[in-house]
Amino acid sequence: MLRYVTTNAGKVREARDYLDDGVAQLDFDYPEIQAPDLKPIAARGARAAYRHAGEPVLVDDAGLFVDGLDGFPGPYSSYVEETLGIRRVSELARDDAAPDPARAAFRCVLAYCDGESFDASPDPIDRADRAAAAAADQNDETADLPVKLFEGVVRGRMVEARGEGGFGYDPVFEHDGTTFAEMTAAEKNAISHRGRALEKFAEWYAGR
Ligand code: ITT
Repeated sequence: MLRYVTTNAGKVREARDYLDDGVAQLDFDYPEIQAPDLKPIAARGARAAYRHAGEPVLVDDAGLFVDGLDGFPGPYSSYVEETLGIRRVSELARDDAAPDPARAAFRCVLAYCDGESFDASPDPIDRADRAAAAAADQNDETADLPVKLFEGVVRGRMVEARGEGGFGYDPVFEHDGTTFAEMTAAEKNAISHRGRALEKFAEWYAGR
């Protein structure tokens, strides 16, 4: 059984639309490295989760990147949601003097690892970083395991909070005039960053 590695039940609900009952949540808080891009964070997380679970795992790392804030909060979206809160982030995004500052993108990177060899993605973790990690953990035989990455992106705007559905930043992210929190789960999933990444993953996984 494929394990969807996350502490966030909202992500798993969305994943089930694409993977049916073939997926179960693994509530494992893998250590997240600091990086400006989601890919190395997800790749490292997938290896750590596989090492923990010993079964096929799919790690889901997501973030909100606001154009007018140079991509903030990006990989720090979770910490910023807990500290500043989504309304404050939206205010900051809409306050900026730059033209159209409120434009933003939601990104999701899915990282798959099953301990076996396959046509992996080019490793997003640079060599020096991997060497440092291996040196820090001499017993980490999983540091070089193949990982396959799938990315989904959706563009939109930051707005005042509207809607009751979804989770996280959904009330302040508007796509084509509707916030994610105003959409049904199916509507969000059909166009969201996660839905787009899951669609690519499901197609690849079906052929495995
Ligand atoms: P895990 O790391 O355990 O999966 P998390 O919720 O911390 O759980 P992320 O680090 O990937 O997951 O999420 C970064 C932030 O982005 C976090 O505050 C989420 O609530 C938010 N987020 C992720 N996907 C989202 C979505 O589809 N809609 C709204 N907010 C989302």
